[in-house]
Amino acid sequence: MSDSELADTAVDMFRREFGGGPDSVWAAPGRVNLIGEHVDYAGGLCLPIALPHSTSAAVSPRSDGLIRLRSTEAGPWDGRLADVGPGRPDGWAAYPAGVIWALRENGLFTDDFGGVDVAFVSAVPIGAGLSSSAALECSLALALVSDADRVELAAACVRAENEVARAPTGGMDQAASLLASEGQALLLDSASDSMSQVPFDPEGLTLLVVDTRAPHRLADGAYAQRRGTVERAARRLGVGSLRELADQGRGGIDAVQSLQDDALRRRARHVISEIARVRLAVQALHSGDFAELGRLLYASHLSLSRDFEVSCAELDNAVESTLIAGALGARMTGGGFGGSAIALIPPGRVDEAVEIVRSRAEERGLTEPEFATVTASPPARRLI
Ligand code: GAF
Repeated sequence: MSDSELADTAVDMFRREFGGGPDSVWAAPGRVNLIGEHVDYAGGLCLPIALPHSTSAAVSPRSDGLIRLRSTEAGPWDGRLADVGPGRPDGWAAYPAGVIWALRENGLFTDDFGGVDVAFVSAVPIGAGLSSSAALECSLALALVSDADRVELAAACVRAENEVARAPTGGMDQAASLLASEGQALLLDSASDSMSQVPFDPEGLTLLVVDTRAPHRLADGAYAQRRGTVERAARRLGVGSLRELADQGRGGIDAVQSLQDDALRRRARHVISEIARVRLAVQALHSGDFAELGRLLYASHLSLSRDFEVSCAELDNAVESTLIAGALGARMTGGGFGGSAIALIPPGRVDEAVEIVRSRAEERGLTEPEFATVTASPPARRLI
């Protein structure tokens, strides 16, 4: 959807739900992570881009304290700030209501919060591992406190997700949605909370997103479990986070290899090898070496599949099939257990790649995937 279609749809929905026009309309994108997966909660480096797909939020302030939330994707929620806190409400409303709660907890409202009507329209596919929840959070955060520092807005969105929605995610998705730039990948360093832009212009290559449409099996519990294992490995090795070992080169790898517990050793090995791959990927992007970038993407996928065990048949099929079709590299992106893969496809090969992924999925009895070609797109913004 173009920005004007996204804005018109949100205005129409707002009028239908609330009977008048909105005060303003905002949009925030989903993301794909080029590389640096399952490392943001271990002090690591990641390299997402913002997607051309956004969620829009049509918003009007109220003065009676009521919060009314509507979405194209889910049922309505009405409540007040007093109804929102750690673990409540349930369901999708935890994300937007949680943002309002976290903005207040973090002191980002300069005036008293008087309530709000919001209509969300999502053009980010839900459940595809493309950060539709971060897009929703960030569109609302920006709408409510548009003059705040975006780093602080991202922190409030993460707090909403961690504390209110009880999803123990890292901060990559919200940073990408609020802070990425068009034509650039965002290099995020979660150890220092610093970030910089890396040009992402794949010169005739296409970045293909394969949404496997595989259900996120066990996604929430398994994500928390992986994060717990990574934190346990750090404690066992006597460091605050595995990033400290990643920065020690050979010594860090030897320390990880000395872990007796097989699962701890493999999870930790993924984290420190992935951080090294992000550094190499940044160099490859700076020198325009897309063959090297492709090699790193596939090495990342193998590590996520074998050592971290967050891939699945659908993601492996997307990766292997695009490689057969001539992709320079491919990998699962996001939390895994379903969701999406990305592939870097040479000129003129996209149709063939789509066909091969589709036919091999059918042969294996897997759900028919969906496809999008994407570029590094603008971050959260005002539409109207
Ligand atoms: C999800 C989380 F929200 C991110 O913080 C990140 O950990 C990612 O999974 C895995 O890299 O998208």
